[in-house]
Amino acid sequence: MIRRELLLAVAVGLAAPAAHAQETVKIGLILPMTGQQASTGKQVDAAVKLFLAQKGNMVAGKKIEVILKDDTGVPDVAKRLAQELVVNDKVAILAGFGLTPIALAVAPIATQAKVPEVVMAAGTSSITEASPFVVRTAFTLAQSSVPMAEWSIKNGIKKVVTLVSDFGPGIDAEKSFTEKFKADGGTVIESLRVPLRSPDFSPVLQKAADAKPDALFVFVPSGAGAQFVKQFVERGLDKTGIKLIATGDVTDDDQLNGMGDVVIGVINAHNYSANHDSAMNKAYVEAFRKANNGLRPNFMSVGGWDGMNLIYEALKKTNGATDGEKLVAAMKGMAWESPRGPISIDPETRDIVQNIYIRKVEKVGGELYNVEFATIPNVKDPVKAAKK
Ligand code: VNL
Repeated sequence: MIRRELLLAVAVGLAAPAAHAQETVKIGLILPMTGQQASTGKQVDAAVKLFLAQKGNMVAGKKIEVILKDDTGVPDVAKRLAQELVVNDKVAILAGFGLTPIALAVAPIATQAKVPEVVMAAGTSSITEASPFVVRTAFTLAQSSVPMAEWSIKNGIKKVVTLVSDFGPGIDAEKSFTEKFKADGGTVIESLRVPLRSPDFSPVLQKAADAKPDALFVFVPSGAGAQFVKQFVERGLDKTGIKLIATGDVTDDDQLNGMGDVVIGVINAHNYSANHDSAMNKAYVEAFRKANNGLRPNFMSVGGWDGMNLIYEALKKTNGATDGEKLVAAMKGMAWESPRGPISIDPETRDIVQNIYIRKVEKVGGELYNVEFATIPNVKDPVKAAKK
C-alpha cells in the first residue's frame, strides 16, 4: 500500500513538470498603433510578428503569446493597459513603448509587479533608471548625438544651431551634442525647440537661417522627419549653404525614400540602416519587406526584433522560469548579433551597447538610403557613462 502511494506520488510529481511545460508565457506589447507615432507601432509590431514567424512560438518548453495593445501615443492610456495586462492577463513581460513619456509612465507598474519592461523604441537616457526592471533594446539619443558632434568638428563645422523636439529624447540630443561640440572647440549659436505635438517648423527655421551657422543639427522623432524636410525646403534653407546634420531619426528609413533628392548628402549618426552591409541584415530586410507589402524596416523595427530575441534567450537561460528578477538577471550582459550589427546589454545599466554608424544619404539602386561610412564600435549610453 505504502509503496503504491509512493509510486502514485512520484507519478504525480513527474506529471507536474509535463503540465508545466504546456504553460503559456504572455508578453504584453504596448505600442502606438494609431495617432502621430503610428509608424513606430507598425514597425515594431511587424518585427515582432516576423520574429515569431521565423523562430516559432515555443521557447524553453513554453508557448509564447503576444498580446498587442494600442496606447494611441498617450501615457495615461499606456498605464491603464499595462495595469490590465499585469492584473487580468497575467503577462510575464511588458514590451514595446514608442515614446519616452509612455515608457516612464509604465515603469512604476513594472517595479511593483516585478515584471520586466523591455523598451524596444524609446530613447531618453533616464528611462533605464526609472525601474530596475527596465531593459532597453532601442537606443539613446546621446549615443548618436555625441558621435555626430565629434564628426562635425573634425570636418570643419565650427558654428551650429540645434533644433530638437521639446521632450526627453530631444533634450538629451541637444544637451549631449552641445556638450561634446563645445568641449571640442565648437560654438552653438542657438538652441531651438519645437513641440512634439503638431510641430510647425517655420518660425524656428527662420531663426536658424538668420543665425547663419555652418550647420543645423536636428532631432525629430521617427515619423516627423519628412514633415521637417518639407518645411526646410519650403523655407529655402536648402539654398542657404547651411549644412543639415542630424540623428538618424530624421533620415528615418521608414520615410527617407519619399523625402526627395534634397536630402542627398545629409550626414547623420545612428544605430541602424536598412542598407547595413551584413548577411543577417540583407535577410532581415528581405523577409521584412516580403511580409509587409514592401515596407522598408527602420531602426524602431530592430528594437522590436532584438527585444524578442532578448526575451527568448532569457527564457532559455531560466529554463522557462518567468520570475521577473530571474529574467532581468538573465538579460544582463547578454550579447548577440542584430541586423544592426553586434549588440549587448550593459550588465550595470541594463541599457543597450551598440555600434554607431556615421552615414551619408545616397541613392542606391534608385532609392535613397543612409550609407554607413564610419563605425564607432560598442557605444554605451554617454549620459550614464558620464555620471560614473
Ligand atoms: C523617442 C526617441 C521616440 C526617438 C522616437 O520616435 C524617436 C522617444 C517616435 O524616446 O520617445 O525617434
